[in-house]
Amino acid sequence: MMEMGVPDYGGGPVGRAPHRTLDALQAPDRAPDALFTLTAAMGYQVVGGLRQQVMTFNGSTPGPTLRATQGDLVEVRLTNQDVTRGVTIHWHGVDLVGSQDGVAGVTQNAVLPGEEFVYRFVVPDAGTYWYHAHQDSVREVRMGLIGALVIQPSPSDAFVESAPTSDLLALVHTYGTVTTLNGAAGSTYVPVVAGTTRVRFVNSNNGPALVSATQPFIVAAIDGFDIPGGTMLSNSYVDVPAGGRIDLLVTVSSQNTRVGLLSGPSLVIGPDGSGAAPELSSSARFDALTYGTPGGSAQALSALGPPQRNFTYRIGSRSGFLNGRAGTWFTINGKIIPKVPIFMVRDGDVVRFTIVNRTPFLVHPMHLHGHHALVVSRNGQPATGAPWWVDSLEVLPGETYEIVLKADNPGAWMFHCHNLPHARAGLVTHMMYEGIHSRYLIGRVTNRLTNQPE
Ligand SMILES: [Cu+2]
Repeated sequence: MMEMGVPDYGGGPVGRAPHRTLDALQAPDRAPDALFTLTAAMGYQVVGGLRQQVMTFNGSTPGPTLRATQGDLVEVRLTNQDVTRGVTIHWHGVDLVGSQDGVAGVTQNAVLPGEEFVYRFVVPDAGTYWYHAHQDSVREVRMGLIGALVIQPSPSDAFVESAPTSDLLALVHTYGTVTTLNGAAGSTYVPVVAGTTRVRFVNSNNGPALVSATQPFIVAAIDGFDIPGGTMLSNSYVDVPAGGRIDLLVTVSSQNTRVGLLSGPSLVIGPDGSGAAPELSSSARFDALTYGTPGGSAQALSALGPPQRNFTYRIGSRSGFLNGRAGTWFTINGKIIPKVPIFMVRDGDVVRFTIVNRTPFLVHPMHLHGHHALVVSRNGQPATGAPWWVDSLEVLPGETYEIVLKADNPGAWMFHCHNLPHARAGLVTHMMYEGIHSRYLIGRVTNRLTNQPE
């Protein structure tokens, strides 16, 4: 692990040397509340009328939508049938126990054909999440090793808002050149009764997904976390970052509503079985920085308290060598892997990151594993709405974001661009807890096994 970068202590103490392994960090030893089996395999699937070679979980892509309740201990048995380079499953956005993060070469070895691996973790927060391969992920995610994970609020949660009438998933994925929602191209009719429908967008692509609805809607949650006090939006679209999730609450009347991607696939939802609905068209871009209950963000920031560590994550690019290959590679604070900073934290720290995108033209959806961070400001403009918690934050060219998080989940956590080809081109590092070490290695492990998370 430590060969992957150079420790950066962010102005905090150096702390103790590694003395316990990631493998020691496990979920409680009790019977699971939700039990699943996922079998990864090569396959073929007709997408948008084209027969394509894909990779499947349980015979289809997207794989099954896994549903559990907040606080559940989830157990998933992964079997790799015949995916040659091996498979892992990363539980994207779930702030789970450190050993179960599913990153090849960081938290486990890739699972080779004929092998299996059992994931066991508690799901601490309700919301919309997803899962995907984190071995050879540029290829395996693109080919379909993806699925949604929906965590319902615990019935004992007194703060649960009145449940919507209907609850739908809208998982965006592009197979070859065909962009789909829930695996279907074009327009798909879904009967729902009049009332409020929750539409859970998941973007499994490498680039942004611009989504909207033909009726006014509320942005109810971002990256699994509720946005209280959101106002009704009309003529607006929402940019779902690569890897990100956005839940919309759409009001459905006696006429159908179209909800989906601008100039892309959509769901037609409503009581009118003819499936007719107006086309999507929206002009105003939704901005989470100023949305929801005013002052909520400042309150959340002061509840976190002052940071003990301040890190800069400055994204650039230059020519040089990465793993001995000459080329133009991404840099973090001017360095190419393995000279990039590893952000060292201590359990209990409050940590601030300043993320700067210095690459002209390139959008970087930055994904931190195992944590949600509070967005504090963008280009110096403070967040003024409800607390905006993210695990997948889209940073546009020239932008600077300040985010703050509580380091309360020990482990070795990837912090990388979720445009996966960018990650493969060097836009990867880790947030590492002091005292922890991983026994896994990125690169060749045996003749059969190469851990290559991207
Ligand atoms: Cu990127």
